[in-house]
Amino acid sequence: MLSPDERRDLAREISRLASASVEQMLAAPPAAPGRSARRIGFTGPPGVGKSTLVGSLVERRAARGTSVAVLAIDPASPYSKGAILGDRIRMDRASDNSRVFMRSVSSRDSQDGMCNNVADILTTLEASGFDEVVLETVGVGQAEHAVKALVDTVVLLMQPETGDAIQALKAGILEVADIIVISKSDLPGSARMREHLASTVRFGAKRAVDWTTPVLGVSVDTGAGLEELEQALDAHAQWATTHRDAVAIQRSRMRYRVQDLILRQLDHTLASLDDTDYAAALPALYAATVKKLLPRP
Ligand SMILES: Nc1nc2c(ncn2[C@@H]2O[C@H](COP(=O)(O)OP(=O)(O)O)[C@@H](O)[C@H]2O)c(=O)[nH]1
Ligand SMILES: [Mg+2]
Repeated sequence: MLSPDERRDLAREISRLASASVEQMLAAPPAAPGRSARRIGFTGPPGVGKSTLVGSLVERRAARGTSVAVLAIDPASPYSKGAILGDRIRMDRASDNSRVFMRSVSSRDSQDGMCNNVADILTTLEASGFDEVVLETVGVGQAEHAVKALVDTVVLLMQPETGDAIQALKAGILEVADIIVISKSDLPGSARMREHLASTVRFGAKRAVDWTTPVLGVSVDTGAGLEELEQALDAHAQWATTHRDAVAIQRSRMRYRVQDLILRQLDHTLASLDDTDYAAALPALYAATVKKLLPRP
């Protein structure tokens, strides 16, 4: 468990990383930690109930002695504090717990609904000694695919009678999920949606792995399904120890980090080219862009 000073330093380090430029990240990338935490990602559309569920879950886990760090990616611009405040209130009870550390960071400049340098922030939380690191993403299509590279278990939330399931099917997001949660199962339509999704998962998607994605109805309001969700999380962690390859995980995380930096640098470079550059033939424009991509020392 961290002392108040350590918690303050960690919060500061996260803010620093979330605003660090490509040049700064290349000059001093955080070192790989000597330990690993269990990483769980929660994703799904805004308002589906991610923060509420994460708040309740980490409280339960902390009560059993598990220390948990939560990074919540916030869609709000830094000027409108609405969502940040909302998340604080929903996660507040848990964040008073000394085994729990929570921090929300803006997704404002990112390409994929994450925050800048998210992989390095997760690594920093991991290095701080937490048993589990939880990532709550803004559910905006790309984020679902990005989260897969960053965590060990992806929990996808969908709300009954909202068309979330149809959207998820269209976007191919179901395949990303290790566990599907029908949130707010106290609302009407939950059981029907659960049956529909469970059969879609069982018969629809061809999966290369022998993990059958559970589809669970969960209500934080009534407490229904929370125990089943925890069991599913443990079962998936158990499954992952024998079916996931550490080298491949490391590789996909490094790939995410380098891609994140290159895409940001590319954005700056393309914005900095002038009309003459864009008037050139395609191969010349390509070559000039690639050359300018290298950050200046
Ligand atoms: N009826 C019901 N409402 C819920 C439940 N969980 C969350 N909510 C509400 O759904 C809204 C959005 O929740 P939030 O956790 O902020 O969603 P997020 O944007 O996905 O993080 C809030 O008004 C919550 O009070 C639930 O189990 N049942
Ligand atoms: Mg939230």
